[in-house]
Amino acid sequence: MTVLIGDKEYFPTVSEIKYEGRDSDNPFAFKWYDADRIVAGKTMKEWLRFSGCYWHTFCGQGHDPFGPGPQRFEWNNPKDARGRAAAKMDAAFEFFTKMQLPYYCFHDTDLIDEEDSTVSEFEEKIQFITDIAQKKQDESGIKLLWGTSNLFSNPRYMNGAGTNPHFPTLARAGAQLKVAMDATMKLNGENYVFWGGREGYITLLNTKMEREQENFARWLHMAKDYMRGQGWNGTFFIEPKPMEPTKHQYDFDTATVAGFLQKYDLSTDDFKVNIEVNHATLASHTFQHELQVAADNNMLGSVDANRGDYQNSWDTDQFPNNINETTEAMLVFLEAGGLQGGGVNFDAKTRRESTDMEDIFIGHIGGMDTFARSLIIADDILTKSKYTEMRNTRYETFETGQGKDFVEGKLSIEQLAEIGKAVGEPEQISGKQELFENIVNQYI
Ligand code: XLS
Ligand code: NI
Ligand code: NI
Repeated sequence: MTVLIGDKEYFPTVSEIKYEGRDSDNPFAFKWYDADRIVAGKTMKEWLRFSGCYWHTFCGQGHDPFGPGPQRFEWNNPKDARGRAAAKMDAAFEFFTKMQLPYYCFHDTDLIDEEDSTVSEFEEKIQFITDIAQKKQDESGIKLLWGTSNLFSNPRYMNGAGTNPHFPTLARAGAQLKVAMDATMKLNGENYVFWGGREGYITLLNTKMEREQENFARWLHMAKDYMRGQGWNGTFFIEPKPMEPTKHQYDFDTATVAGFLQKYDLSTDDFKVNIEVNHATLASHTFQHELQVAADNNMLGSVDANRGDYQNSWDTDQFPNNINETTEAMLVFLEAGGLQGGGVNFDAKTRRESTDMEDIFIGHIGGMDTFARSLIIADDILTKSKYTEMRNTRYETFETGQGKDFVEGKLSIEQLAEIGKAVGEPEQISGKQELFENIVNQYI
């Protein structure tokens, strides 16, 4: 990958990050991510399709509810919005290329400051910055994994966007949605994301839930019809999250999204999910559970990689570093044959106190190494251990005889009851959880 440096080098102390292997002490080298190494028949780069995100890495400066962020970015120095946006894009592409990230993602408002723009003014600004992005993509070979619209930060969307109870506000959001979809298509974005943002409610006292959900389904149909009509054949991803900012989000988890799509006649050929690790844990699920539900519903589209914190219960979006958790997830990932259209996007931020410019490199190196290493371990478990055989054995009574008849729908409840009577007290069979867990740790 050619490292792109604009008018100014923003990260002069870091050069291109290369694979050096696990014995390297260089904090600016990959210990595990070796882009061209083949694992389970494909390169790591092809399996993982890593992506950098604009919002946490180049926009957020570490603010929290108690104060503004301490992180200082030189690309924010220019006085006008266009100057800042161009500088930020120079910094972003310098980072992506130095980091060997083949993809990136953005919200429309990450690219350029919205300020008090009308829709037309915002559209012009987006034209300006996407012209630059197009050039940067061509020069570097980096591609847009997905685009999305920020329809949750601006106070006008405080009651939602596609679920807003006030039609003029919903229409205003629709205008912005169209700008973001156009920008995504212009940049050959491979996918388009809907994260629910404020699409949910806080109190039922002021909310007609069914009206809001029907409107949201209409909104998704319109978006899909528009982009398909333009000849775009990427995938739409819905990103489940159970809470934050609203109390009840309409896209709580993957199972909820699956039911919603089915109810409102939205096909999983068009819509899949973008599963974020910390959103899974907020929903009291594991990351691997969400991946499995998605895979079983033909919806395993993409991943927002990060992790939560055991001691608190909000979306901390930390960089992934838990090999055990990621290995269990990569078992599901590999058995499902990988992601459908998406990639592994680092929706993760360095901690508020990590104020050195090089810290964002260190965070991404750790995240990429965690996924790469877990991919290798999961492949070892699947190909070298008794894991698959042990799981299959638990279900083998459904493979032949009456168990098979049951699976094939050949038994009535009367016949099932006859068999059950004849069985007597069935044999007690251990679930062997500890053995499964030990196998995972053995291969780590
Ligand atoms: C917020 C979401 C957001 C989406 C994109 O919690 O993760 O960052 O990924 O809108
Ligand atoms: Ni996300
Ligand atoms: Ni998050």
